Amino acid sequence: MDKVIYTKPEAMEDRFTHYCPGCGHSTITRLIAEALDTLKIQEKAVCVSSIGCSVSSYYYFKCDGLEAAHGRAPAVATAIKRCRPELYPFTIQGDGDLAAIGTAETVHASARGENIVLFFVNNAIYGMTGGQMAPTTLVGMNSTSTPGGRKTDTAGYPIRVCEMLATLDGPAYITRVSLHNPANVRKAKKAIETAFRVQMAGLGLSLVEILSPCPISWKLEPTNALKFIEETMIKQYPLGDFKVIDGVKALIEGVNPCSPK
Ligand SMILES: Cc1ncc(C[n+]2csc(CCOP(=O)(O)OP(=O)(O)O)c2C)c(N)n1
Ligand code: SF4
Repeated sequence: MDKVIYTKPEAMEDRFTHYCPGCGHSTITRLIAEALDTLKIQEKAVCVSSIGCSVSSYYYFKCDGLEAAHGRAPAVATAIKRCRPELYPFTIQGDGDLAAIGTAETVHASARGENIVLFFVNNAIYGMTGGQMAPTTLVGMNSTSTPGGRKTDTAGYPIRVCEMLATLDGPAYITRVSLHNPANVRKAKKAIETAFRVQMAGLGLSLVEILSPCPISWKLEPTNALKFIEETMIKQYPLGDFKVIDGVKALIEGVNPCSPK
């Protein structure tokens, strides 16, 4: 009998996802489930799904979950955390959801330093509705609403969410990672786990931005979509940490800054 060397995370439901082949949402689903397993918080985690391709994400985790109206996931996660502080709510939001219709919720939850986790899936496009321009669409990038490429005179410039939120005093941990190769997927996994650990330690809001391929809307083969992230998208959205408060630094370095809440 063949030896099993790679299995499904315990926190992941045994069902097919609706994501397109080569979509980064699938990888992110798995990485979040792995973090829930590692930290043993499946029973206390709550997935707050957004509107966009992650609309059904609560369906893929063996933990509680619910659906927020478009852009409102940080407000819903705030309510859950304030009413039930022993739970660990996390959102999964696209760039249309988090950085367009949900800009106010994102900025104010961050400014208040709510003790929640936001996973921001930046694929530079509105995936679910057919590839329209998002606030993160690159200058010159084609979308169904910017045929011929995004032009700054009419559509302005892309928003760098991490850089913008890092100017606020509220957030504890803000980082940008990418899925364009295995080494970076491993870094993304570490960032996702760190975000949950920040919440478990009661340190405040974490936002993990994940550069994620959308081969369908980009009209690229999955491997070329990964190349697009590496060669083009990272220039606009550099990877790295944008805010790491002292307590989080200590946590990353292995010192427990305070007892888990
Ligand atoms: C209030 C409201 N406005 C607009 C829509 C239509 N809508 C559904 S998904 C979406 C954008 C999704 O794009 P994004 O958030 O980038 O996520 P992706 O699908 O790329 O993961 C929009 C505009 C809606 N469902 N509700
Ligand atoms: S449209 Fe894009 S983001 Fe949505 S599931 Fe397909 S590849 Fe993923």
